Amino acid sequence: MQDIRERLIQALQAAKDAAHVEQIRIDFLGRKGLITQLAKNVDFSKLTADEKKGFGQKLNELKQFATEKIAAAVDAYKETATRHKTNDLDLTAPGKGRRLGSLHPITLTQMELEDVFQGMGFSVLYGPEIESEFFCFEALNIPHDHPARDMQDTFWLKNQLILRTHTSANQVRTLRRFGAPIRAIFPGRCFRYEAIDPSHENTFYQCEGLVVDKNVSVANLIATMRVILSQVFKRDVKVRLRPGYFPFVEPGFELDLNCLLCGGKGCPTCKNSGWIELIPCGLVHPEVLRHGGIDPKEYSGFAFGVGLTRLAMMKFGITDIRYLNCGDLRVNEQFSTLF
Ligand code: FA5
Repeated sequence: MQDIRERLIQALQAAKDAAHVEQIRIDFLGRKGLITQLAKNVDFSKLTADEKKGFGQKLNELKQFATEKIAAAVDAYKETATRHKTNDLDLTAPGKGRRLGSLHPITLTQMELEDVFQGMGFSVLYGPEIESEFFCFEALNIPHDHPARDMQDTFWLKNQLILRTHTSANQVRTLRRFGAPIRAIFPGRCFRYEAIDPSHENTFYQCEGLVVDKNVSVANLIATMRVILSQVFKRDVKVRLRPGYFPFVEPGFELDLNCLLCGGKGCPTCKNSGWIELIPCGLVHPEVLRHGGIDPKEYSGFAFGVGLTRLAMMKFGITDIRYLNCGDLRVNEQFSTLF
C-alpha cells in the first residue's frame, strides 16, 4: 500500500493536463485499478478477524487519500482553464502581423485621372449622387418626352429626385455656380436600371470633363483625349472617333478604345466587336450653355464622359465588370502594388 501511495504521488506530479489526471484516476481507482485490485488479490479466508479489520481500515485510508489527491488535481486544472478563458490577454504572445488595406482598382484609376487632369489645369469637383431631374436631363436639352431618356433607365426616388444616371448632371450645376471660363472634371458614381453583363453594371463610375472658354474647338477636345489616354495607359493605344448622338453636345462623338483584353480580336467584354465604348464627347450644346447662364455667342466648350469603371477594367485587365462590385477582397488586393 505504501508503494502504491508513492506511485500515485509521483504520477500526479508528472501529470500535464486534466486528461492525464483522469487516466491516473482510472489506473488507481478504476474497476481494474491498482487500489481496487488490492482487495481482490487477498485471500480473506486465511486472515484472522483482526487482520481483516486492519487490512480493511488501511485500504479505506488509501482509497480516501487517492480520491482526495486526484480531486485536488482536477480542481487545479479547472481553475487554470477558467483563468485562461476570462483573462486571455497574453502580452507575451507573438504578434499576428498587420494586414494593410488596399485601394480599389476604380479608386486607383480615379486618383490617376485626377492627377493627370490637375496637371492640365483642371479643377476636381464632386456633385451629388441624388440629383434632380432638371440637372440630369432637362438642363442637358433632354425634355420630359425626349426619346434620349430611353437610353438611360433611371432609378426614381419617392420624392421625385433620381439617382444620377451620368456625371453630365454636373455640367449646368457647375456653370451656374462658377460661370466661364472653367476647366473641371467630375468623377463619381452613377446608377442605371441595367441588365447586368460583363461590361454593364447598375452602379458604375464615370468621370465627366467640362471646358468652357473662348474659341474652344474639336481640336482642343481631341488633343486633350490623346494626352489623357497616353498618360493613363503609359503606352500607345488604338482609338477611333465616330459620330455619336447626345442631345447636350453638337457635334457629338464616341471615342472607342481598341479592346486591350483581346487585342481587338473580339471577346465577351467588347461584345466581340474589338472596341470598347470609352469616352463619349463633343462640343457643349448652346442650349446647355444658356441653361448655365453662359452666352453661347461669347463662349464655346467641350465635354466628355469617361467610363471610369471600364477604363479601370482595361487598365488592369479585368475581364468582367461584376468583379468590381462583388466586395471580394481577393479582387481588390491585387492592384495597389501595380500602381
Ligand atoms: C453618357 O453617360 C454621357 N453623359 C456621356 C457624355 C458626356 C457625352 C459629355 C457627351 C458629353 P453613355 O451612356 O454612353 O454616355 O455612358 C458613358 C460611358 O459610361 C460609356 O461609354 C461607358 O463606358 C460607361 N457606362 C455607361 N453605362 C454603363 C454601365 N451600365 N456599366 C458600366 N459602364 C457604363
